[in-house]
Amino acid sequence: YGSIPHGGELINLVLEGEELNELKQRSISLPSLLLTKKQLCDIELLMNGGFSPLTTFMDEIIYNNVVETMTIDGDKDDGLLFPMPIVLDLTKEILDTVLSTDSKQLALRDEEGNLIAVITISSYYTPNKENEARKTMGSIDPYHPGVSTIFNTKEYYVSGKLEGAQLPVHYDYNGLRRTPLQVRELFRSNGWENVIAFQTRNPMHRAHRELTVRAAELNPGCHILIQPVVGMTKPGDIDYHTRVKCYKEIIDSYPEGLATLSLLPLAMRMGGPREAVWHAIIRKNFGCNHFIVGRDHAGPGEDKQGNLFYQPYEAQELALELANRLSIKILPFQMMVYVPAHDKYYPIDEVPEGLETANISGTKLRHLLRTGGEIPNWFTYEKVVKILRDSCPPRSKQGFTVFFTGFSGSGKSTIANALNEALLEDGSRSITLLDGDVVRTFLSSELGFSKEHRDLNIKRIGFVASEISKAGGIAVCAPIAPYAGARKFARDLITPNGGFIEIHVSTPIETCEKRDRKGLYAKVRSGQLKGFTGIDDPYEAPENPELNIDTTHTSVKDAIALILNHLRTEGYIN
Ligand code: PPS
Repeated sequence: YGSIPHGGELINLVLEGEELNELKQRSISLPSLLLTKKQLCDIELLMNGGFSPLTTFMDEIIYNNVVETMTIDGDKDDGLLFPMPIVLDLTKEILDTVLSTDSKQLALRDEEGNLIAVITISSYYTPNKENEARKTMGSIDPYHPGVSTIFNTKEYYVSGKLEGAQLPVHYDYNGLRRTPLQVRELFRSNGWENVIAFQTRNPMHRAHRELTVRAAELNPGCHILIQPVVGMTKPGDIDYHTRVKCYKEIIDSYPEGLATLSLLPLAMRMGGPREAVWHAIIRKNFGCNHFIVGRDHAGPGEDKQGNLFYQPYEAQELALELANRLSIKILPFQMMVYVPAHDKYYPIDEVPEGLETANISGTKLRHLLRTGGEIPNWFTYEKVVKILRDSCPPRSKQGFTVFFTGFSGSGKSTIANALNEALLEDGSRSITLLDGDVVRTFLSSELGFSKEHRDLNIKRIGFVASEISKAGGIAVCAPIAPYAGARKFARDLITPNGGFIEIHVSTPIETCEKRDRKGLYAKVRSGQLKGFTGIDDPYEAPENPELNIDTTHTSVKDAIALILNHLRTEGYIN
């Protein structure tokens, strides 16, 4: 039934019975690695055969072949295709620890400590990450999420025999998570010999439904497998819990028995063309023999300058070019657009002449959801809109963080305190004030003022603020936060959970010193205090703060008016 697995055999690395007991016993005395989210996703598909014919993480030869020729054996024109490196990255420290043991074995565990697999390290190498990024992602711009992932891997890649103990444990949607073998079994028991796979990382709307149904009409007798990614997608995407709720609704809109939903624990790299080929191989392993590649498949969008990382049909072209070597039928699709005059969807290149078209982009949709604007019925289903609206309340109902940064004595604390009062007077959300001194008393009492300690301090503030924002509250932070990296860390931690408003209190150091409210500058000048921010310790001024306030000429009252005005304009308060 369905397709032959890539390379001929469906891999299964999960041991059973005595072998499993022995592995578990053996693992007790081995050094352990807690797998990252990406590593967990990769190992799940290695172990269950989603990445067949791979039986472990790639060694140097296979890695180089894959990077340079998109094949496992290095034969560019005729070899067995595999376009994406699947690697296990380790720090030197862990690698050294493992290499110093007789067995050279490492227990791979999830964050709860559950044993997932044991790897016997038989080779290791240091990758040329720039080359990997350039060849596989077509870019070395760290703004590209896949490039950034490559640059953030640890310095060593390792390979060796992989023995599976259990697939990564999931507590959600267990009824919808199926291994390749289980999906194949589902096809067999239902008599679905030909199946079209549809990949997605976004909520599905009418256009997607029309596209998949059309694919089935053009390929009569095919069943449709909707297989959304619930591993890792592009940062900023709608979370998979919300998406799965939407998929469950949309699956009911298909003609009876035409489509099935199954979730894929894949860590996407957003690698466009190569990723499309990789997705096709994975679907082949899941038993599908048709794969839809739409417009801008697995594309990360634009770079900072607004240039596309990949051309809209680049992924399709590569997948089609390699289709006969993949032995899976690639179904290329143009973008589907709505034609109001016919109340129907058409691929954009098949719209009858002279007729107007309509479409709502992802960005526009997010805007409509945020502002409570009307989302028309031709675009999506009412139930989907409700799920999306519930998951994305208007900003005035979300939490947010106001993050002040500036020199000691710049006026941060005064403004933060005043803002606290003003927000309390005006709204109903709970507010937490994380002032520099308060934090250093309760959260960071053991820390000093080295770069490491200051960064750790900001990390802690960022974490607390993100939890407050997630719970719908307001966090007002007022540390010096002299380093841009730590501030970015806080921003990145908070933005998925709520707004982040960075305010540079840019009062010049001379003014701060002249005020010297706490007498600290005098201490610095008399040599009693060293490493003081702005005097003999660095301050990296924010490049693009949401607001900039210099208290030399701005009163506290005016500063608060400025901030409240910004919060109102951005929709955080009414
Ligand atoms: S940081 O860099 O963000 O971790 O600093 P922060 O936690 O905001 O703490 C700054 C307060 O500590 C006092 N202090 C110093 N500041 C800067 N440099 C040195 N070496 C230092 N030693 C003590 C100072 O009172 C800061 O408080 P604010 O409220 O900023 O005046």
